[in-house]
Amino acid sequence: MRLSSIESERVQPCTSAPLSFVACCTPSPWQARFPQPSTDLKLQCGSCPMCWFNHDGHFYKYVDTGMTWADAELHCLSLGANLVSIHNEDENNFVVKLIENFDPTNGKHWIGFSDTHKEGSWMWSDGSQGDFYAWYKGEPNNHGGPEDCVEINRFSLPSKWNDTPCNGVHRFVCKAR
Ligand SMILES: [Ca+2]
Ligand SMILES: [Ca+2]
Repeated sequence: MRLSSIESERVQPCTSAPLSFVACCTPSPWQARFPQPSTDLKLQCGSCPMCWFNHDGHFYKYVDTGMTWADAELHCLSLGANLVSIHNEDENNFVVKLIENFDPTNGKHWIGFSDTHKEGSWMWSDGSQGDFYAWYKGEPNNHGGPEDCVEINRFSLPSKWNDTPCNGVHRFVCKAR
């Protein structure tokens, strides 16, 4: 399937390290569904601020503004999404690649996991079940007091998670299911 001419105009060319997944640059995840990009289209839109990336049936958006965990979730909600939930190694790698595209230093970013409601009971903000974990060794550890929100790329080690205080300010990824 080919993109329509209008859709093609929205897709921005790669300007940084290429990714190996199909990307569709559209104003909203809902519009990204129609039309679907062709499966051999490998583009990304690092220069496009309103870009949702299509991966395995879900839509992801990188937000290049630091916020507390709750404000990040509220921002995602305003876009019809939630902070990203991660359910397998492939999705974890995808999120890391997406972050790396905008932040080559692999800095810490919020994901939608927290144990705010009940210590030790980890929940995704989008209500999906916790069925995959990529904790850094020794984490989660509530180090030095309450650490109830989860960041990815802890210790500059791509892909590993750490529980950390929710009032920290990080950039983040939204996901529309
Ligand atoms: Ca905790
Ligand atoms: Ca920790």
